[in-house]
Amino acid sequence: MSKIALVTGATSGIGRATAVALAKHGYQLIVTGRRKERLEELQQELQGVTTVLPLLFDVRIKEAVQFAIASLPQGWQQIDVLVNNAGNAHGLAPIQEGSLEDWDAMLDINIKGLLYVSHSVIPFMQQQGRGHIINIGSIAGKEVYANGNVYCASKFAVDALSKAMRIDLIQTGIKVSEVNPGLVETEFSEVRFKGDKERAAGVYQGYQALQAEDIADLIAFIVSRPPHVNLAEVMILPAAQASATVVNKNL
Ligand code: NDP
Ligand code: 8X3
Repeated sequence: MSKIALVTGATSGIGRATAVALAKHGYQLIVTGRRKERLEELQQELQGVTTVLPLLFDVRIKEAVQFAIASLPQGWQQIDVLVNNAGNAHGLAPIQEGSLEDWDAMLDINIKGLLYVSHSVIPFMQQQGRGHIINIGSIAGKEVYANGNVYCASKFAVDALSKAMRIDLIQTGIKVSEVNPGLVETEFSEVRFKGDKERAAGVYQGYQALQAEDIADLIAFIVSRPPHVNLAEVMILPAAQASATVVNKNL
């Protein structure tokens, strides 16, 4: 019987690549995001590979999250894998110059969004007595860097919540894993720098950054371990990256 995975933030980057990888591993997919046309395009692309159910909501709006997931048709509620991926950095500024709007966006999306989606999906997993939640953290959830303040704090929170979820859910049969990437070339920096493509491209110049597919491969590996194995936390970096701020651009 084919399994069901729900991937948040599947319109771009890591989430999209994860959806494609899980489809190839035989999962039926619930893909979420705010950009309807991109979800439909993904559905088209995976036609003939698997069944895809697009679900449009903003993870910041708890009523929208609850409504969308509670309205899943019968047969789509048996979610085996939840990939809590939706998230972004907004801005890169010293704390004394930070924008309150950027702070709200990061805290609301990266922390509260992850909580809202998990709160709606966990009851389905509990009913089954099994499930696997993959939270996308970051190296920024392990080390802070200059001007990363609130984004780093949001990812430190994802780290704390992943550990806490693993403890609280231990009796339920639900596994919790945390994937902490370093620099991955996606739309991430374009969002961080508010559409400045040139500045965004500069982040990935001079070395081979990770690609979204590298993270997707890792997630597919994590969810394909036998039932008694949980890869609880994995950090994945480009070979050229040693820490949040040390990148060898001469490799
Ligand atoms: P992208 O910008 O390419 O993708 C972000 C995804 O999140 C999009 O699908 C977007 O969908 C979704 N999203 C953002 N805001 C919302 C919202 N309010 N409601 C619903 N969905 C939302 O970035 P990445 O793929 O790189 O990022 C994915 C995750 O990986 C994030 O959690 C990020 O913090 C993390 N990460 C990224 C790294 C990197 O270097 N790229 C490194 C470490 C971690 P839409 O806009 O359609 O709503
Ligand atoms: C994304 C990686 O180093 O830009 O989480 O914060 S970093």
